[in-house]
Amino acid sequence: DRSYDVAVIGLGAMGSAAAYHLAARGQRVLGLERFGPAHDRGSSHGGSRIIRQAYFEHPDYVPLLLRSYELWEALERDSGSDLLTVTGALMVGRPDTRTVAGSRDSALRWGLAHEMLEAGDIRRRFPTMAPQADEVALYEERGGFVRPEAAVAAHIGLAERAGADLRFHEPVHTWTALPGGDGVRIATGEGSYTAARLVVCPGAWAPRLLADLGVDFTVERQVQYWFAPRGGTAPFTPDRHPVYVWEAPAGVQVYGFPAYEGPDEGVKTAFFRRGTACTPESLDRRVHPAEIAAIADHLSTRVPDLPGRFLRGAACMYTTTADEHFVIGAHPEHPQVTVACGFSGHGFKFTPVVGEIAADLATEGTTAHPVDLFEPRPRRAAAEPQEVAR
Ligand code: PYC
Repeated sequence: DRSYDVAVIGLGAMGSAAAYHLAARGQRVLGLERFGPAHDRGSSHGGSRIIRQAYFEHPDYVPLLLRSYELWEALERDSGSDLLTVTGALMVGRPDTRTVAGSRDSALRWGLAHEMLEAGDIRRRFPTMAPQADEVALYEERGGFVRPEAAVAAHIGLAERAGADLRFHEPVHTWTALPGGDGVRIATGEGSYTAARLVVCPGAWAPRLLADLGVDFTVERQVQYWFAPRGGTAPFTPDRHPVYVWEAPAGVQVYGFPAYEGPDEGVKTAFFRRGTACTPESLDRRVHPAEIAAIADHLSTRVPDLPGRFLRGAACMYTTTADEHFVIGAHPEHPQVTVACGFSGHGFKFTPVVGEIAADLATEGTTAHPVDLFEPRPRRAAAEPQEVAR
């Protein structure tokens, strides 16, 4: 067996960040990934993910977001990659929606700079957006987007530069915690390895690799869509059109980005949560005319110029927990094993701080970051399931 201080299973967003933070602390790191570097078979492709601070999901995420911004900027500097673009973010809906009220609650609790906009203000400042008269928005200047493939590549490059042994196209067959909290053994098709500690970042493979946590994960197929706006992309450039999450009366959220890739690449949008259950093997990667029609119809009254011509789509996966909060912590039965999974469709923006937390837990057994919300344990649903509304 080859032996290491820490093994990391899964080198997608969270695993590559963990491998980097561990290697940067001088740990001898093994990383194992079933696909190639920065691949498009999981949850970290499609060119962009929203980042924002006034977090409607729960105010406890805010300190982690503030640290994430610092770490994104450090990662840009250290890797020389363009990863974070600040465009402003609009959280739109009726005042009592989770998207608006939750964002406001987090902004007030943490003293985050923000503005509350009435429907007329939104239309005047952002003419691409057409809210109903009873809709409002929280606007935060610091919102924007991060680039997932480039971010994963940056973490992988820096981890390797710091000495990590990262092995791609090498799926893990089994991992076994050795008795008495004393290390782990990992078997792959290429051989076996031992490590004193293990970090498991399995993404959509969590239901299989971490079944013993008792967390009721749902893996959902999600589609990202790119449209060429009617009338061209000029009104959708990042200085004119912010990132947004827009909640319809029955709770359905749609989100979108400015035209950040130039006039020919179109403008990206998607439903936040309207997925169908799948497994990594059964994921249907085709995008179907009926689903393109459904999002175009939903947007036609909200961002009316956007669904001009459909350009392309990409299917990916969310791994969702019942309460939509992440799962990060020590495995309840194996203290030498740290798990980071169940990012429930809103995790990517936290990638670098999750890497930092995983490195803390694996090396110190504790972290100064607030992680109580993420304890690995069975979850109960926090909210009613959303209905589909157009
Ligand atoms: O976290 O803002 C977000 C987001 C929107 C859609 C998916 N994630």
